[in-house]
Amino acid sequence: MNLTLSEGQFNLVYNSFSFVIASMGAALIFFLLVRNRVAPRHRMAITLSTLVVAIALYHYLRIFDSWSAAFTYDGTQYVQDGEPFNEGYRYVDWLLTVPLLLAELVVVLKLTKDKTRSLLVRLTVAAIAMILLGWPGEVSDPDSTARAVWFIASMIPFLYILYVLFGELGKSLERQSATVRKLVDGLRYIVLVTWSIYPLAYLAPTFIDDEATAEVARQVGYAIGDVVAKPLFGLLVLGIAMAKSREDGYAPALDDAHDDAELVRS
Ligand code: RET
Repeated sequence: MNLTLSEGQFNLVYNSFSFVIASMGAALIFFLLVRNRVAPRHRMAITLSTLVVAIALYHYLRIFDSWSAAFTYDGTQYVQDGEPFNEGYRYVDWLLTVPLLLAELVVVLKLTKDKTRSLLVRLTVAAIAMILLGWPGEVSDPDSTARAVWFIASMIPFLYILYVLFGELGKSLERQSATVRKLVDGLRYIVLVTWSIYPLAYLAPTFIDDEATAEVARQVGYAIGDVVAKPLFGLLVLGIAMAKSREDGYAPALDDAHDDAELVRS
């Protein structure tokens, strides 16, 4: 049976995707513009944020088109009788952006080379495993055993990532300044809260009986997760990079211009 959505339901998803496109585009421009305010040795984290939002901008443009092409309006409601909606874009997007987001968090800390490499390898492998194991469940029947089994399989690397961020990273944080420690601590909780949106959105079809409501909840859930996990997370990482730049005595050009203006005035 074809899924049918009310005009409001269809538009809620449509506008959520549109909102994500605007957010990713704005974040992309913003990260490019503020690069100089960060000391060169902390710019890698900003480069990674920029890549993440660029990749997501591209994928959301495709997701948006795929959503529009999947439904036709029959005068009263939207019927899913077009091309199949391509859920794959989302998973390909995560495959690229989730390891990059984790790398962002690790490189901004400027830990020892060995520690950085070891964290990057383990977090990247876990992130890829989490997404690859989630995919077969995402495309299987809502109430099937397969969906539940893949969910549990994907939860294992997910919990491992949280263990690394809260267990191991905690020890490395002791060497950071109080300001940076507070910012990184906040960042870890943001990861915990926002990343938990994804498994919950995945479970929407299991817990919501009405097929249309479940589909809307899943799509909007993933869209909210992506805006918070990518642009907003990038802003926090930028805050850490700027705090570290200041601690290193880096005075960006804009501050110089400001000081010059003060000098002229006095
Ligand atoms: C899946 C499958 C079900 C179980 C779990 C999942 C976790 C997904 C996560 C995705 C994070 C994506 C991010 C994207 C932003 O750029 C795959 C839904 C645990 C945590 C952060």
